[in-house]
Amino acid sequence: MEYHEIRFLNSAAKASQWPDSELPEIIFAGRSNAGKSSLINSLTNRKNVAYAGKTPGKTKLLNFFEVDGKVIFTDAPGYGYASGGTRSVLSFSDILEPYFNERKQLKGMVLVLDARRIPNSDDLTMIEFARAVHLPVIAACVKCDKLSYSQQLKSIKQICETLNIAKSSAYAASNLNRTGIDKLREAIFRMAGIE
Ligand SMILES: Nc1nc2c(ncn2[C@@H]2O[C@H](COP(=O)(O)OP(=O)(O)OP(=O)(O)O)[C@@H](O)[C@H]2O)c(=O)[nH]1
Ligand SMILES: [Mg+2]
Repeated sequence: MEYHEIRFLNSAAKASQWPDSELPEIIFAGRSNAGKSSLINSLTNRKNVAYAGKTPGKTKLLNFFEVDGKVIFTDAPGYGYASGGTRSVLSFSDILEPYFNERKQLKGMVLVLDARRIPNSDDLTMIEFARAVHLPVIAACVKCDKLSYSQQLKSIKQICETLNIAKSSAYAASNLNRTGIDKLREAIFRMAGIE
């Protein structure tokens, strides 16, 4: 297994708290409980670095992680967690909009999706944030361990159609058994402009 260094930098609610770094950045976005933090952990072969909390919907800030001294992974707040009021992407727009508009080194978005579910309007809103600033998007369809291979193909096709993205931008992966993780890491590093 490849070794990857991951270091938590900080959490930020506003621009003045973004890390003072020029490294390329990739934002990880997706529904609460989709598997964003798990994915950041599996991409770096770690178990617990990226968990800011076990309670779904707890991560309300942008959490910055430096990987291999080469790239920063930004863990975005999960959306759509309905308990004590539904939280949509839009309720995070104070945090997200400045980041998308002003963060010069932002190179792409990894939209983390549950491979078993059709993307919803919040996922579409999120992808629109990226499109508005011409950011490339990779769809990381995790939890594929819950699906048979033929179900995965069907699901990925539906996800691509719903999000209107190319099949080459969608990856089936599992944080549980590590299927697809190495390929996904390669694609993400390529998007960040590093090999
Ligand atoms: N079977 C399976 N379970 C997964 C996978 N990825 C994540 N999970 C589980 O899904 C749950 C949510 O994972 P998290 O990584 O905390 O999700 P998150 O997107 O960071 O959630 P928030 O921080 O609340 O937005 C956890 O119980 C994980 O163990 C996967 O690939 N397969
Ligand atoms: Mg998380």
